[in-house]
Amino acid sequence: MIWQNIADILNLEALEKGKLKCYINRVGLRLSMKKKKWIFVSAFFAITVFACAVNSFLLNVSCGDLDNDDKKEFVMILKRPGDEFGKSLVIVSLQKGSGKRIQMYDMNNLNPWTIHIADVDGDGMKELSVGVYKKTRLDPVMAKRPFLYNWNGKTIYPKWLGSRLSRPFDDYCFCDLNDDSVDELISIELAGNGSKLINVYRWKGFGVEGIAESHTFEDISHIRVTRAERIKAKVKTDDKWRWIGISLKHDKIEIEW
Ligand SMILES: [Ca+2]
Ligand SMILES: [Ca+2]
Repeated sequence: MIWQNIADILNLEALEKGKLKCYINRVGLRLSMKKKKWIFVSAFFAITVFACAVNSFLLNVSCGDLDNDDKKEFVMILKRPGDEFGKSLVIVSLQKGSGKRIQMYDMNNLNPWTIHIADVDGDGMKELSVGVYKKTRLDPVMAKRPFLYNWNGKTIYPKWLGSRLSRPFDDYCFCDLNDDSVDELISIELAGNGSKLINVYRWKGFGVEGIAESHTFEDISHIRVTRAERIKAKVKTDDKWRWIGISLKHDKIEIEW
């Protein structure tokens, strides 16, 4: 079935003419042709299949050393094809001399939509943050919420199941904006009248507290961490979109246009 779909998409006449041998087995799809030029084509098929699968099942991915063993873990939110929210959290850890260890956690009831790795409390151990969309006991409306977990190599356990930030928010990420070895939480928040702002939070014992807010923008569509550990945001001002830099100096947000 999968193979036929690909053949249809790529209008592969070779299949009909029987020139191509196709094997589908438990480990995947293997193609072979007598003429060498088709080897390149088969690699293209494999990439196409992989890209389709990734696009269908992978909602969000992040990587970082969760347990301080100098090996990075990959964490992923997987979804069902077509779904808006995720179904499960997957942690892939590389073990010294024993290959990969893969753990999967059912998060179907949390509606996860994003995932980050950051040292939120500055203790040298990284936390796992899952953005969820759900009600809580004290706040029984569906809303995006930032949850924090620790991972001990065997299981995850909750550190802070954040009920809310200062306002409803679209997205968030983590970055050490002030070089104090603690990752701040940076969010895109809805400020009223359709405008949005950037808010920066620091960890305070049993939750986060706001440090600094930007002024409002007509809109903010993206926020991302650069390789230089700085924040860029795509904002709309005077009806035009542009990327700006966000930094934090003496607990005040500075904007680089
Ligand atoms: Ca930590
Ligand atoms: Ca910091």
